[in-house]
Amino acid sequence: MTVESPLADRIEATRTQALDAIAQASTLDDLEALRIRFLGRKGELTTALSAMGKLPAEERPRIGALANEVKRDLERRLEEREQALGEEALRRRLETERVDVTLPGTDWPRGIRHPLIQALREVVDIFRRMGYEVIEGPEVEWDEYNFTKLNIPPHHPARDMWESLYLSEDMLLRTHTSPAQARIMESRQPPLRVIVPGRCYRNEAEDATHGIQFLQIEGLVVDRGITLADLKGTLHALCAAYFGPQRKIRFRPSYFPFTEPSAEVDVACAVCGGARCRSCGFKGWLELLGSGMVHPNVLRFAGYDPEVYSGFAFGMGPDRLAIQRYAIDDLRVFRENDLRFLEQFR
Ligand code: FA5
Repeated sequence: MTVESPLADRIEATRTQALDAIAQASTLDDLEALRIRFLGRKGELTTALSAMGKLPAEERPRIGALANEVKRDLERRLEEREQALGEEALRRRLETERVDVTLPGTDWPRGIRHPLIQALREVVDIFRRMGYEVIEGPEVEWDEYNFTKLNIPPHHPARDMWESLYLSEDMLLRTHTSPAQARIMESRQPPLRVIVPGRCYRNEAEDATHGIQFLQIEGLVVDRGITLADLKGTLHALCAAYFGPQRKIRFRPSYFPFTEPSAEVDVACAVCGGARCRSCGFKGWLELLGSGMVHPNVLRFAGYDPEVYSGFAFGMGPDRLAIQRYAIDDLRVFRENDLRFLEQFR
């Protein structure tokens, strides 16, 4: 549209200037600044139009139409340029932020379960397959459960069998997993077939086969007609599964206040092959566990009738099971945290 008038010239000049500037804008911010400069409330086109009031009435529609056309033109160009710049910016980002999937990744060092926990889990799995239920008990225990309910009354000399770490007059770090026996029997009725894996603590002089902190797995079976043969069969099956069927074990009579009769199970020492070494205390055999038939008093404390029910129990040490499986001569190596040693159990 051509309109001859100084104001029309000014509007056209504004258009030319604005289109130039828009074409040269290189960022979205530049474009926004131009929108304000030319089309804003105090923009150049708006100010040019404010002079319209001084025009003769017949010129006003033409100038108005021109101004509107220029305004639409600028708006359209701004929009086109904005789109072009947006696409360009996106293309550049895609280019610079491209992920090179062929680059080698970051190596995450993967840990392993501690070999003692591996041993514990393996034994737990063997019992699971035999239909045992897995239960846990507290590591901080009342001495009533650790001793009294296991047929070891206060001041009874049998308490000296365990070097206990007392926390208060009547509370201690459990010296064995056996208190869980009393807890389970108290809260349930037979038949029971449970194992209790967990940590125990004793004020021991540490040596090749004794730690002050060690693992135990307690086993408890109570039902009608349970005999010593069931206990022997179960422990034979466990040792055959864990060490292989060729490995020799032996049952040796023993004493525990909460079982009668009691027995301990030894395994033929893998370190010396029976020739007697420091690691087996020069016996050729290493003790793995204590066991026996649940004492009638313990059944009575739980409210079970010993004339109706009988049971067996055992408490084994996975630390000792592990050293005997791998022919390691000292269980302290498991707790020294030397990665060169531990890595071998990957
Ligand atoms: C007991 O702790 C009995 N509660 C076992 C028991 C349970 C008998 C149920 C009858 C019925 P003992 O103190 O012998 O018994 O320990 C049992 C096993 O735990 C040991 O044979 C050994 O394998 C392991 N053990 C005991 N003390 C330590 C220790 N200081 N370091 C590593 N393992 C240990």
